[in-house]
Amino acid sequence: MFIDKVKIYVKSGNGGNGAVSFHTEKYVPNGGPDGGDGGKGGDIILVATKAKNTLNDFHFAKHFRAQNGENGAPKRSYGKQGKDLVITVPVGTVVRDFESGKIITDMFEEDKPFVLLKGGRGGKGNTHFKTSTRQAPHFSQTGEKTIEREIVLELKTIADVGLIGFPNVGKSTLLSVISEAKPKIANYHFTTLSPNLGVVKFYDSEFVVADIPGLIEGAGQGLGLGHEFLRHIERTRCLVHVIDVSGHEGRDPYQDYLAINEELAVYSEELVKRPQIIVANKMDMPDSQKNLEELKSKLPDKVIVPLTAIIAEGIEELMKQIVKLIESLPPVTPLEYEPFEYETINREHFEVKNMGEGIFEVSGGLMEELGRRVVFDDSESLKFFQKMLRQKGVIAALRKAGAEDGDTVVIGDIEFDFVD
Ligand SMILES: Nc1nc2c(ncn2[C@@H]2O[C@H](COP(=O)(O)OP(=O)(O)OP(=O)(O)O)[C@@H](O)[C@H]2O)c(=O)[nH]1
Ligand SMILES: [Mg+2]
Repeated sequence: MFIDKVKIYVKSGNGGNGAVSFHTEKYVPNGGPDGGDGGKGGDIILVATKAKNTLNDFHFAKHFRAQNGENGAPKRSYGKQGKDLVITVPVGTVVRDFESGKIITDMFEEDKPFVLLKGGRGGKGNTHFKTSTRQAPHFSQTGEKTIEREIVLELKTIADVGLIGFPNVGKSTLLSVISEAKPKIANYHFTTLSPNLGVVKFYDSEFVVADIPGLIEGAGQGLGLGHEFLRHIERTRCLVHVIDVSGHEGRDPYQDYLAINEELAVYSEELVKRPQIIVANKMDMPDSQKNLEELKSKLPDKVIVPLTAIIAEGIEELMKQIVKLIESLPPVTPLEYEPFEYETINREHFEVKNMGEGIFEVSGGLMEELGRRVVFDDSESLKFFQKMLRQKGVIAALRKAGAEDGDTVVIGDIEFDFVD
């Protein structure tokens, strides 16, 4: 099993509700309001680690919910904050909104937390709604309710060097002799079924190499293991193109070189332009020397390093060439994108619509915000609501839209008569 793309469901915690309560004490008959605020809901936080290089963890666990904030309580007790939920992903995970496909973030750096979804704000307790004329507010604010979001995680491995080539040419063998990685090696096609990463140390240099499954002609159109794995070498500085120069599988090394580059070109114009070092592998085989000369004559401007990976012969020269090339290239950078953010309601915005027949609808973030605060069967709360409508200019806007006394105003699922 190798998962490098997965859809998950995430929800930050709801805010806790504010409390309605009044101070009670012996001999203090009419204590003031003392309802505490609700706690903030937990955030959903992403953190990237190098300790993982697949998204396999998300095969079964797809639902993530941060804790809700607790409700406020009497005696001005604040509700406890909901715990944040931290989701760990491999470095190189690109996070998108499922619906729009837009990128939310590129988890490029290790250990740098990213707040994916903020927890809902806690509602205010009734202590906040006491005024000189309203001594005993019987209402409080509801905590902010959060929405579950659908997110796509897609791993795009980050490495310095990508190993490419036909199946069975010795890519994994090469990785195994230059790094501590222990990829599967065998004498058949498609031994490697998912990317392997290895860290290579050469004198003072250190770089990361990604080995992917073999490509074949037509991979660009989805043949063989197809395109699937090319995204794991997209974020590299250079490519090492391994060719079986012995020709013992009946293919011509030069044709192999062209075919693989054709595949890269079909996949991405950029990838085919990436600097390449050519490795002529299996130099221990009978026809290799002759084929190498021929390959060199056909590609006179290219760096071609002869190698016998199986006995690590030629490794020193290859390492030198790789280090020299990498040092001349810029580091891999995060994706460029316009970050997508989940809409947080604009709490000041409202719109008035004349529906005809004396009915006017008011909608928008301000209405949702006020709606959260108001208890409509409470006359005082309603008074507060009307006051806010006036203060925020809603009444004036209704007038302007043509509302007259006795007309009907609709806000969400409540209705009332318009009286200025
Ligand atoms: N004679 C010879 N055989 C080699 C050499 N390097 C690798 N091999 C053999 O070639 C076969 C394939 O090696 P792998 O490293 O699995 O090749 P790969 O390119 O990773 O293959 P896929 O993962 O299937 O794409 C194995 O049997 C290796 O032992 C070499 O320098 N000389
Ligand atoms: Mg392999």
